[in-house]
Amino acid sequence: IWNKHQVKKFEDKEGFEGRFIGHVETTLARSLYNCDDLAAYESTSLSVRDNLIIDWNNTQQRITARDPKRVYYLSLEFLMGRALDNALINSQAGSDEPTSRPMVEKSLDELGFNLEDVLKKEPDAALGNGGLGRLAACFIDSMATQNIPAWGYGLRYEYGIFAQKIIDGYQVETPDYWLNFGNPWEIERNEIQVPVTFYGYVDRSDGESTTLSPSDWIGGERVLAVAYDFPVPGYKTSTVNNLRLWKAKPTTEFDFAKFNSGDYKNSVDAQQRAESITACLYPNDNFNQGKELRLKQQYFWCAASLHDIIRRFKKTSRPWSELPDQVAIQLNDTHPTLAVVELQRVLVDLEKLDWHKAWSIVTATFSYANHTVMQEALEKWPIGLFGHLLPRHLEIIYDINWFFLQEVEKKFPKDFDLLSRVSIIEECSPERQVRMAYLAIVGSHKVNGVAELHSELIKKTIFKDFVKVYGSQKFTNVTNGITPRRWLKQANPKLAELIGKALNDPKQNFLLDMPKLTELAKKADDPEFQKAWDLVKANNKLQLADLIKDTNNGVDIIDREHIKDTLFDIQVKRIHEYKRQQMNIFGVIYRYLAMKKMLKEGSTIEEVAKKYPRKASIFGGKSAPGYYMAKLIIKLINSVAEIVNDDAEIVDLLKVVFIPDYNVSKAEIIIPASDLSEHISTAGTEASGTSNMKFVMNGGLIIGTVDGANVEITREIGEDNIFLFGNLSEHVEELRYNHQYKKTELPPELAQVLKSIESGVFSPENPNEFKPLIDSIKSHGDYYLVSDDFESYVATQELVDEVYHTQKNDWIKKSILSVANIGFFSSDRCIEEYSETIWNVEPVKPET
Ligand code: 26Q
Repeated sequence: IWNKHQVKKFEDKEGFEGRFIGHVETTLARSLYNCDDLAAYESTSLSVRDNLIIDWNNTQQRITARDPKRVYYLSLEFLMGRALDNALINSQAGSDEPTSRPMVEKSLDELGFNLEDVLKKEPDAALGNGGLGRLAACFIDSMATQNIPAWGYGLRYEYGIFAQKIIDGYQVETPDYWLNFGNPWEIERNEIQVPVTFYGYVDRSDGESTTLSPSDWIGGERVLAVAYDFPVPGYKTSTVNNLRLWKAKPTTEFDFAKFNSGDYKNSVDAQQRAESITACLYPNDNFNQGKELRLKQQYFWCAASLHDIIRRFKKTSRPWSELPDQVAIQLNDTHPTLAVVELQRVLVDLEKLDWHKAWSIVTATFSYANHTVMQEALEKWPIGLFGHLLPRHLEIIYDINWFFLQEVEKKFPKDFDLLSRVSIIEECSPERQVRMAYLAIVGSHKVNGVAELHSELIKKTIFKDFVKVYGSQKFTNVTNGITPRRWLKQANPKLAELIGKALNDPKQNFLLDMPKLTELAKKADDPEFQKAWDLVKANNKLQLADLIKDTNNGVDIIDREHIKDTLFDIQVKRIHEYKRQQMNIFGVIYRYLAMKKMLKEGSTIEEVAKKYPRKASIFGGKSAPGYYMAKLIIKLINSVAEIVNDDAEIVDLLKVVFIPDYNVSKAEIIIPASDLSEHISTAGTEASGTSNMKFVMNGGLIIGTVDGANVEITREIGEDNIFLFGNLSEHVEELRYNHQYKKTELPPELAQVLKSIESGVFSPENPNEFKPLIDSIKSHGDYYLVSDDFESYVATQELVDEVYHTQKNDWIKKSILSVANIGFFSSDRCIEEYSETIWNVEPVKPET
């Protein structure tokens, strides 16, 4: 019977329409007469999801049958953005088309809907802060595309990263309740519930057990982890992988006892405590805030995920020693490091393995990726807080540390300094702390950085002593990448089409093999091709002008008549002092003052335009809610925008825009519209950056420092095609020292800018408003070296103007050559490197 009723995928227009109407009429209980765009979005998603689930089932069955080694990607953030457009592009229905998207578009049109409008109804799944979360999203796309048997594990936050409003120039955070209208992409697995325990104590009343032998952890609080699954479709393959996110819910037994005894308040409190675990994403990016609830989130997620992984492993009845042959667990930063301790606990306490046998299994299973060298971002937990929440885990960490330090002592006898430097426990006042990065290193067989420069830096700075202990083979590099499906095809369909034509690849197979783009170089000098290339860019800029108009109460800021000769200069990323949006806006102020000065000294507006041609300086990004300086930078940008945009004297030569609520779906509009983007972090601070790759893949040029992946982008695309400036990372220490101990002069360009800010040009009602920003440079040691890089930044910006406005063909040529050589930065290449050098896993291809 089962076979007779086999559920089939829809494969053509008819099939889709049948599904669509079925979902409207039965799942949503509506009719075509009251089906609005939102309902059309839901029905389209449910229809496409049906296909994905069929492929998902087949994929999982195939993997179970072949039983290969699997990868588990543990990330506390998955910044997925919207799912529908991506699923339409990736899924294979209607095999005569390159994708099923055109077919669905046509169907919807006939049903009276516009696909673009329908797509916009989907809220972003914004379960991440920035780079690290989006990297996880790109990686699971590439793993599915390459048929790697891989699952992602994360948390199903009810509230993603806050929505940003700008009120009177200030950031205001509002909650992002993304599940308001339900979520057609998630499959609630109520049958998969994992109990997770917190608090309590370790029972040694038998008088025999030591911390190294099986121990009894008597937990104090128990919650349940419920699984929610999200299908992850690969491009041009029927592989559909799984992203499993956990939601916390209260156990019933527990409440019931209290409830029955009339203790209503406490029973409700416990319920709410449980639910609060997965309520919110912490909105910090690159900043460690030691809150108990955050540690609770981490353990909840690690315990549930490991339990799930182990359950699957146990079904194969293999001995424990084979776990590392069957399972690779990747730690996305230190956030999941508790999984290392939890596996050791399961093996020793529950499975009764010998400590050392267990530990060699653990270390062969895990690998750790580091994403920062900045001290303030490194995770540390006070042992008081830690031991209260996870008493048994703290004991295990002490024992891990004990054996590790013995090993070190054996290699470097009597080097007590070294021992205290590498200890997992930091001895510091007021309290000792667990250093999570050290625990992750000790608990893994490989540690990687995310760009060459960064991977070298971690070996020379924060992990130097570990290179001494383990040798350098344990430390490696995997340069980040991005998925070209979302960041080229989905974000910039017209460019993908043009490239497909140029490469004689109308089905766009290059999206699976990005190094093929090198063929584009042949067209770099072709005037016809340059014209077509420029036209795509101009159209993208018009679309961004629409977005800017929408977010500016319907008032146009960008002059559409001059779209082609307005240089769009964009910096969109989290607001952080190290990323130096302050330097960018100082540069804008410098330009504005210079223009005003020319006018004052009698130049005509034409003369001004010659020196300072049309430019739109566009910003976007969120600040952590508690990050005072970052919020002040946002306010300064908005204050400058207000003055500059309203200044009739400079006509429309300079515009400043802050786009509120930068997120993945806005990035898909903003990035394809850039002529120039800014990646100007203080050298040595940005581990990689990934938007730099996205901008180049979309034909934008970069102004940037010698930092993160900018270095390798330069190597790939050629130094003629990127505008680099500023001090190198090897000089940062000395420059900082000079600021602290020697008298350093401000460069005149910057002095002038700071003076104008101090005089209240941009805050007439409160001239002191931006004083903290100025003081950080003038009085507090200029930690981010704005004054050291400002002159070369301004000079490089002038070079940019010159090339863009006087050698436009050369500019377009640079743009084409850049895209031709950006193939290396496909996340498909990253996943191949991880698979071969760290995970030791192979693809499981579907039968064709
Ligand atoms: C830590 C403790 C408590 C609460 C929050 C956090 C936390 C949260 C998010 C710490 C760090 C992050 C995110 C870091 C991040 O996004 N790093 C970026 O990772 C990218 C991908 O590798 C790199 O390209 C960027 O250079 C890096 O900044």
